[in-house]
Amino acid sequence: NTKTFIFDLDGVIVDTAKYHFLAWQRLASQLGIEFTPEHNEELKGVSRVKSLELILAIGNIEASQEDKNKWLIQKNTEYLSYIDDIDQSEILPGVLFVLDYLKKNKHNIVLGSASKNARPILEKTNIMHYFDAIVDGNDVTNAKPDPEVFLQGAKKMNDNPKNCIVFEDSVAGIQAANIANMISIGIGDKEVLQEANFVFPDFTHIDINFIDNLVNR
Ligand code: G16
Ligand code: MG
Repeated sequence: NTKTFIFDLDGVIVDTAKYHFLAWQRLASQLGIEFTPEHNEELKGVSRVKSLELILAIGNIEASQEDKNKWLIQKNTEYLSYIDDIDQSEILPGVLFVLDYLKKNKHNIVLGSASKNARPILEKTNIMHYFDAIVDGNDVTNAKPDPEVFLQGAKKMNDNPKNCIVFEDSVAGIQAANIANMISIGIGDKEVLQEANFVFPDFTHIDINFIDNLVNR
């Protein structure tokens, strides 16, 4: 009874969502835009380009493509400076336990991230070896909530979407998993992630019984 477990990266496996926020917030304040944590929820799981569009819309700013490109590079350069020296301590609580349990039970483990920086993060945190397949921001053309990223993951494993379980911290990602006909598990606030099939505050609340029940349902 093998299942495919698809993990989002930022905010699910590693605590890098805070660095995306800091980098976007700096850019926004430079542009005179007030960018709040509530605004930031809408950016989670959303591609870099689309995130900038959302921020500019908040500030009612129209900009040339040249300026946008410059700001995208600025944001990513700042983000890279934060993740430059991350290590395994940045992995969120309970994640390694779940990865070990899934590996031991021979389930497929797939990364499904919107980030173009996913691979260096998996390397720096020393968890690349867990993954049977990686789909990231370099592979997909349609950003979450489009289900492309997760459907590509299922395809790489030759598995049916109905047999896939997605862990996500973003509203856009939960919607993508639901549209893909996968089981969606929200990691975070259940008020924010109401559309998920299940929600846990973090991986320390996911136990072996829960996983076994999912596998055998
Ligand atoms: C992540 C973050 C988003 C970020 C996106 C693109 O996705 O949640 O905030 O904008 O990737 O990241 P980058 O600028 O590194 O390409 P995920 O899907 O791993 O949560
Ligand atoms: Mg995320």
